Amino acid sequence: MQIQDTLSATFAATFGETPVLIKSPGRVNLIGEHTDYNMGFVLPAAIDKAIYLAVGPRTDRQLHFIAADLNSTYKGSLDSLTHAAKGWANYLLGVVDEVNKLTPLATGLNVVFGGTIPIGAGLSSSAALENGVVFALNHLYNLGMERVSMVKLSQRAENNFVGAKVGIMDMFASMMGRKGSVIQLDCRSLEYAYAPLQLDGFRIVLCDSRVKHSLVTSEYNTRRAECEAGVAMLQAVYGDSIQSLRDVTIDMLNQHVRDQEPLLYRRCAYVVLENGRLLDGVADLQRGDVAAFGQRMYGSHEGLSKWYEVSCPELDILETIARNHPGVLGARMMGGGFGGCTINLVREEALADFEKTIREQYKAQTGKDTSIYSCVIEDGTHIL
Ligand code: GAF
Repeated sequence: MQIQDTLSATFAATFGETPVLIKSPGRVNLIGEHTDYNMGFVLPAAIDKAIYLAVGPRTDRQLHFIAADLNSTYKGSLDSLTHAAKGWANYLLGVVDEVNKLTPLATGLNVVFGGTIPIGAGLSSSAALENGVVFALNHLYNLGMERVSMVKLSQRAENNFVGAKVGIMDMFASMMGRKGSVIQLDCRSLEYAYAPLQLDGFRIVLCDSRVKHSLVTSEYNTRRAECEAGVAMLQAVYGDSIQSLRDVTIDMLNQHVRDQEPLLYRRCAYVVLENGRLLDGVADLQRGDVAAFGQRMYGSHEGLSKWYEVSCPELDILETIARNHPGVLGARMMGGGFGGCTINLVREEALADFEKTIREQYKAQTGKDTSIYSCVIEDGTHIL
């Protein structure tokens, strides 16, 4: 039985109705990490790992959510949208809260959800869930929201209700994804373009460190604050022409930040260089030069690990094993960091040996097992 059929059956058994079924995918990001909240560029795509939601409107003001994979239920009301003790429910409540601010909802919502996105692997299961809920409300209550408005609403839900100051990349990739293409997104203007990803003979492979450090939210917010502090130093010199690290050059940092604030310098320089790597990397892919792109992925990892300091020993080990494998063109940690996955470009004929090598060497060096996923680029959030 497919996952959506199981969720549909649970929905029918619980609520006595046939649900609307929604699929909302996780994401990868080829390059451009920690650039989104600095108003820079990212290169993500939606993937074939997704959250599935069975949804239906209610006739009263209740909210009834079932997390099928966790065997956990939340019951609440539109009249008391407060934080739930069950952490997962806050992603749904945050979206309901933000929708309610725009268009007060007269009646509540039933949701049964589950999925194939490994939790805590940095593949954006939370953004997928948020997108699924706003998509459901938009559809069920004819709210007339465009996709990009739904993306922004999901981000507000996570920033305001869940309390994670994330950028826009994850929601954007999950909602706007297109089969076979990566999204070149300018996080300042939200202009975007689809670029067909022609990786003939290569596969995108994710290696899950199976590490999730508790530092992730606090360190993420600290990095944001460090970038803002660097921007403030340059604003003192250049005025309002500097709005974000997007407006900053390495020369500016060398002149006004490097000697005064070496830590802020490393953080800001990483972001400025990462934006450059992304733009050069897009040109590599347009030329079909996957090898050159792969080298930029290694550069990205080094910056994230040594300058931005959001990697961890396990991710560094996965990247090094990959870099030493002859079938790999590029590898790097992906997402917020401090755990989760590396993303690897692997030659198809080397896939089996790559997997074996990663499993054996990662176990030998860390004592841990890894999960390895070969992924395919899919469409964004949609009704099944
Ligand atoms: C996490 C965040 F949610 C994104 O907004 C982005 O900042 C990413 O970390 C790092 O690139 O996934």
